[in-house]
Amino acid sequence: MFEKILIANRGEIALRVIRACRELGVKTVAVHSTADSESLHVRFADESVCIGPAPSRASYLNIPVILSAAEVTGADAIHPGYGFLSENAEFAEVCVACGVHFVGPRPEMLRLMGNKVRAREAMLAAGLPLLPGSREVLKDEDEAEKMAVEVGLPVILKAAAGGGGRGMKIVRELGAVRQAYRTASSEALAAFSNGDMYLERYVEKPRHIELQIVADEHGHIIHLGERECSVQRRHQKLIEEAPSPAMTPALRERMGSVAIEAMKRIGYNNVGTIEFLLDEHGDFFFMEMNTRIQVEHPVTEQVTGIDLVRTQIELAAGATLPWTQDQIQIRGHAIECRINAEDPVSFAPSPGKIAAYHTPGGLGVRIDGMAYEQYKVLPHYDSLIAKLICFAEDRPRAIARARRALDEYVVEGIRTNIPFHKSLLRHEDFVRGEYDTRIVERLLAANANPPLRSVSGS
Ligand code: MV4
Repeated sequence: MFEKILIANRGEIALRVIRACRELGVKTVAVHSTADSESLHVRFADESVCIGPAPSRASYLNIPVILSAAEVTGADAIHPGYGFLSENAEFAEVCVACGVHFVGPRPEMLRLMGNKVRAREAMLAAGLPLLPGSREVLKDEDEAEKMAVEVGLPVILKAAAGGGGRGMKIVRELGAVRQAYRTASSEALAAFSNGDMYLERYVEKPRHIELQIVADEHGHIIHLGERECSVQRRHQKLIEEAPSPAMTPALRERMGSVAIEAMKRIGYNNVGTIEFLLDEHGDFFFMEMNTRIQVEHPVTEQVTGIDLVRTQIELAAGATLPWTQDQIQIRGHAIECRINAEDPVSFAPSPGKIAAYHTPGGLGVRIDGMAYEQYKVLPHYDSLIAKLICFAEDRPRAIARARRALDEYVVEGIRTNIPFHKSLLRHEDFVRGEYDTRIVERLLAANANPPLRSVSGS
């Protein structure tokens, strides 16, 4: 096992990694920007190093300074968390070159999955189902139009260097393909310094379902079931649950076995998540793969009883997977609400000082957070202040518990999306478990335009 891990991140995930390290008996080093010196990850780590000013470019994305911090503190591994440098192949390579273990997959896995066209090709070759689409980068707008005809409308243009929904354009008419290609490609060039595009048949009412993969460095690979991530707005997930209400044991078995076979073919290691799109007919298609621990990992932990962050660290240190697939059982139901410092209606960030803070508790309630009373939510970073994860024996009880917990949650001084979560957990489609990625839009439209009600009643 490692002796000392440097956590190249901040916020709730830095704290989550420190907790796993404590239980493993591994010492921790926090790095932080000048703006984060009062943060809990700095207080809870054994040591801390200030690595630069508030902007991420100068601190949490500053590779040379982070490696220097590892060197001076004698850390033998770096955990990148999610976001920031977590999927940066160069960073992982430089870590290895400096003799520091990177807690994550080998750099070549980051590089492969970072290019969505290469990832698609590799997963097709490894036996995963793909939507009809272009097999290579589109050369120009002529080729985009030609492929749109071949694939059939509607299509979606995606950036090879994108992911998570950035740099996408839906096209419904053949006459719109060329313009969409030009716009999308120049947006991708500006955002990722890479204008390469590909296209796929567009699925109208998809569910976003992802499968948690766990792999050691000795060829053993299992999955820990799926997470349903269809509750999202502008590609920001708001609620995730495990298991998916759309999943059946037969579908999980099929999805799991093709996914594991594909991961074996490419020699995947450490934890990862395969994103699938599930269509209305129950068919699933590979979308992309995330090569990091994810924000929503706790719902999988709750229904499997497995500590994913601890496991991730153990696997990076060379441990053999301690479970076989048949030992994995999905028990109960977990729902995660991302609590963001933002306006519940406009979704605009709401940074500032938290004047009063009371978190819910009781049976089946978990908070992975970083906020406290008097904590200042900074405008420099993402607006996630906590994740509320509620667990119960079945989905109706998990929903009831999440509503109860949200009612207990007190945050004053800043605005949060708690009211949004309360209304989503009462949305009839959500309660029935029959929803797709359009659910947030539809809830917001219904709230803006409420149906007439009878005069009595509340
Ligand atoms: C799609 C799709 C429909 N058809 N691809 C969004 C995140 C990224 N991983 C891929 N995403 C999607 N890809 C095909 N072929 C639907 C989504 C999608 C989405 C698209 C537009 C607006 C909101 C969305 C929410 C979830 C998924």
